[in-house]
Amino acid sequence: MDSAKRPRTLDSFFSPPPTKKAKSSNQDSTQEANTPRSTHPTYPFAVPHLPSEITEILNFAPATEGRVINNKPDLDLLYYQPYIPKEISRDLFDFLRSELFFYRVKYSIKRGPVETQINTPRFTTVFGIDETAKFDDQGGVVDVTSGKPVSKDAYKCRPRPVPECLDLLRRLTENATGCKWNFVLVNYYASGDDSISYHSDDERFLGSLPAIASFTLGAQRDFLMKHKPTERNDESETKPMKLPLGSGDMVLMKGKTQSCWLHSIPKRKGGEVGKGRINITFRQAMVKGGTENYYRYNVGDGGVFKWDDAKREMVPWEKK
Ligand SMILES: O=C(O)CCC(=O)C(=O)O
Repeated sequence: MDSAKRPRTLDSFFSPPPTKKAKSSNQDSTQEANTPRSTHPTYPFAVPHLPSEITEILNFAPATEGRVINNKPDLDLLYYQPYIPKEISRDLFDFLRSELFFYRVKYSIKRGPVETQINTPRFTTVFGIDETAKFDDQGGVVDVTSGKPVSKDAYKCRPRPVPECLDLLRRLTENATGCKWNFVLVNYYASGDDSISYHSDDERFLGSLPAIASFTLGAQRDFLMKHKPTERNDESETKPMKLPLGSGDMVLMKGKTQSCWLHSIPKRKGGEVGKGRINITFRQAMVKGGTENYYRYNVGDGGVFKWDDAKREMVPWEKK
């Protein structure tokens, strides 16, 4: 997988980033009505496509060469600092935080006779479908080989197509890395109290050596990685390594990274954490179990949340 960059025109190096022109409120509402949107019966509300000011510059991603990090046992990373051009990372963060729907999933796990209630400590949302099926032009789910519609109750939670605003980044990243992905998971960490504990994305439905692209937008947060314990692990291998993920950065985790390493975003105080952080991951689920798992843990069965710009927080959203 090489990180070949698309050729840049000379103009693009010298022209300043597009400036926002002042608009009248009439212009605003006309423009809003004309904005193309992604819609689907499973979406609580339509999701606008990215504005051209963002897409034009997104075409220049990756903004830097990926740095290979493979100097520890079983570790295989490409670290882009940044991947998304600096000129648009703030606007892309604001856009996705404002326009996507999120969930705060609760679920229970049973270990032996003990059932524990888990409140996911971050906002989540997910789009995509595993390799056995795809969406037809009307958004219906069809079998990938026969092209025949898949029964409505084949999946517990009806799969959702990837909205264009995220699909564009998925396609561009596929082209740049040579990887293939059919799922987009989005996390929103509202503050340093939101987190994800040590885990690895090593489920069987991802295959044995999955490649996962993981983007950061917004606040910088520490990404901790440590080798899974093994019989021959010494202290230095289990001590975590820290990547200070900043806005626009991307980590491509591949090879044996998921089968041998754990990663986490721990809770934090101070720094930029009050700004909120979005994490986007692209993954390839091979079988139906992957689709079931992702919707169960990232959509769940609770209510929808949407960003409220006046309150500066995610608030419960209800259809009017
Ligand atoms: O937020 C991040 O950078 C990590 C997210 C993650 O590990 C996950 O979604 O599995």
